[in-house]
Amino acid sequence: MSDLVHLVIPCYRESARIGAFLPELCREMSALGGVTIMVVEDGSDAEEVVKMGAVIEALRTEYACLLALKSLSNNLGKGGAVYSGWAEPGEADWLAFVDADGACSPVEVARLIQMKSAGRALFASRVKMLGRRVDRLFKRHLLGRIYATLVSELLDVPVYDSQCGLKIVPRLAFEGIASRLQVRGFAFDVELMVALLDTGCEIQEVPIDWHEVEGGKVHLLRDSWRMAGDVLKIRARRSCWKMPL
Ligand SMILES: Nc1nc2c(ncn2[C@@H]2O[C@H](COP(=O)(O)OP(=O)(O)OP(=O)(O)O)[C@@H](O)[C@H]2O)c(=O)[nH]1
Ligand SMILES: [Mg+2]
Repeated sequence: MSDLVHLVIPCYRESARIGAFLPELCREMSALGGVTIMVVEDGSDAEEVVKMGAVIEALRTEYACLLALKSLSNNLGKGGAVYSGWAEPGEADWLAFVDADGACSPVEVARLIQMKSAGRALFASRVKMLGRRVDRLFKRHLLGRIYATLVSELLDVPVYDSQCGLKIVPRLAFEGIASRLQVRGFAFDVELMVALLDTGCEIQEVPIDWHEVEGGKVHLLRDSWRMAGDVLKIRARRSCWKMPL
């Protein structure tokens, strides 16, 4: 088993925000070694694709860990972009994603990657606790807690934060469930979580440092509503899954 990690950054109109994050992430990942980074962008306009391509090509002259931009013409949603990147893992045995806004710092990305151990997925988690720093707008924190409680109760999973934008999954475990995954929007990680658990893959939540970055794409009312609907669909479908353990 290789220890290589394929890290995808899903992007929708992120050329401005990623400029502050990607160079430092490339630095950190190339110092760590064994990581490829792929930016997957879907359905942004032509001007945005050119801007993003320029940011990436400039960095690629310096960092071999950064792969060419994967640009898709149709908007697939955050989950669709992550899965599209994970479909090209190269030799990696680990699949990961991180949000483009830098809310999880490159140092935290490296810390999570270093914690991986055979057969276990790691989900970063925004836990306000002593010893960690989570700076989040109150209304986002509150809605996030309501959503997380809903996910936990409706799906009967003792998860604290299913939505944090940093996760790492064993490739084999993902490939065993990939064909059953249907959610491509912001709730894709909820479906990913229950599918992994239902096939016997262990998941550990890891409290991380996290800070709110302006320009978020999640629309609090519209997307929360859709995401709640997705949880109900996942619950209904899950009861039909016939998965070998
Ligand atoms: N490729 C792709 N990426 C998307 C899409 N929607 C959101 N993303 C990415 O998903 C990631 C998370 O979005 P954010 O804007 O950070 O979400 P947020 O509103 O800040 O929410 P939190 O970070 O959870 O507080 C970012 O990297 C976005 O660019 C999409 O339709 N396609
Ligand atoms: Mg964010």
